[in-house]
Order: sequence, then structure tokens, then C-alpha cells
Amino acid sequence: MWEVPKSALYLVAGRAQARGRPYLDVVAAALEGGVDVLQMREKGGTRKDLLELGRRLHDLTQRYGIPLVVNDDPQLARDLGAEGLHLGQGDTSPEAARRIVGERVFIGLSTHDADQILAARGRGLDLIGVGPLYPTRTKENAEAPVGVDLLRRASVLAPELAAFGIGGIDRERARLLVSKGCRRLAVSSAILGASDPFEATSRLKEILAIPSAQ
Ligand code: TZP
Ligand code: MG
Repeated sequence: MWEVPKSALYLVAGRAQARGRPYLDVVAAALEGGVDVLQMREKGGTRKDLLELGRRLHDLTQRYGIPLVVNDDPQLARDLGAEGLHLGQGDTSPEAARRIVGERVFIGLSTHDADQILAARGRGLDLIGVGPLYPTRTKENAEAPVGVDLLRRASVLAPELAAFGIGGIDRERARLLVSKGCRRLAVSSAILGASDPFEATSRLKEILAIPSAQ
């Protein structure tokens, strides 16, 4: 099982976000820039198509020695031999997903308020996403922004779960989050939408390495 680093850059990646550029090249540039964990997040596609894409992404993540997380679909995670699975509040329950993927896969859950963070405890989960912290255009029908304080509170509400802030995080907001001691950040457009995804990733990693005042 992946041990989540105290400081980690989590890339949530979907083909729709590569702005017409070759998707795998964009992801490879991000991995070269230092992404610590990659999530495959596709909201459509046939089984065959998703398996093919997943295998390519898994080849890439293995080359860089980082985990691949599959969004929404425990069976796909299992078929790909992915290291992680990520669930939303409306997806398969963590317990049912655990029965499908087995013990060696880490499972994350999206949370949007304090009650959901508390309810995530004791369900065999390893990490949570907390957000959207800021407005985002990447997720369709995204919830209202939850604010940074909820991410900070997550470490008190559910200390055993690694909490990643997500949603609308750009370079400037990453700096702010790090200054508040938040070093597990998940981004999508800040990297995939950047004109130079390698540089965008490297800069975010530099920010995560800045010592915080607190
Ligand atoms: N869940 C909450 S916000 C979000 C997801 C998948 C999208 C994050 O993308 P971006 O581009 O970093 O706002
Ligand atoms: Mg989902």
C-alpha cells in the first residue's frame, strides 16, 4: 500500500483537459515534472477504450515509480492492477469497493463538508479529497467551494486519513495553502491546462517544498 507523503502533488487527469495536445505526452511531462500520484478520471468511454488508456497510463506511472488511481470504477481499478481507487459520495460504497479491489489497493473518497469527513472514518479508507476549495471548471456540477478551513479541520476531524485539498488550486493558491501548512494538494487544470505542463508541475513542487511559517 502506498504510504502517502506529508507533501504530495496529486494530478487528476482526464483526456478532455489536454487542450487538443497529445494526452499521454502532457501526462508524461507532468510526471517528469514530479507529480507524486496520478488519477485517471474519465467520464465516458467504452470498457475497451478505458482499459487501453489505463494500461498506457499504468506503464507511465510504473516508469516513474508512482501510484495510479482509477476514479469511480472498482472493477476497472482491479482489472488494471491499479494501486489506488477514488470514489465520490455517490459511487460504490467504500466497503463494497474494498471487496472488489482487495486489501492492497488504497481507496480515497471525496468529501465536501465536516459531516462527510467524520463519516469517512472507520470505513477502510486511506485518504480523502476535501473540496472544491475554490471554484473549478474541471468538474461538472461541482459543489459550492468549501473553503480552506475545512481542509485544515480535516486533520482534526479524521487524523488517520490523508487529506488532499482539491478544486481551483493554481500556483498562487498553492502558495497560500502551503503557508497555512497544507501540503497535500490535488490539481488538474493548473497542470493539464498549462502551456508548459512540465514547468507548471516543477513550480508547484517547488512551492510544496517551501517551509511554512506554522
Ligand atoms: N473534485 C473536486 S474539484 C475537482 C474534482 C475532480 C476538479 C479539480 O480540477 P481543477 O482544475 O484543479 O480545479
Ligand atoms: Mg466519482
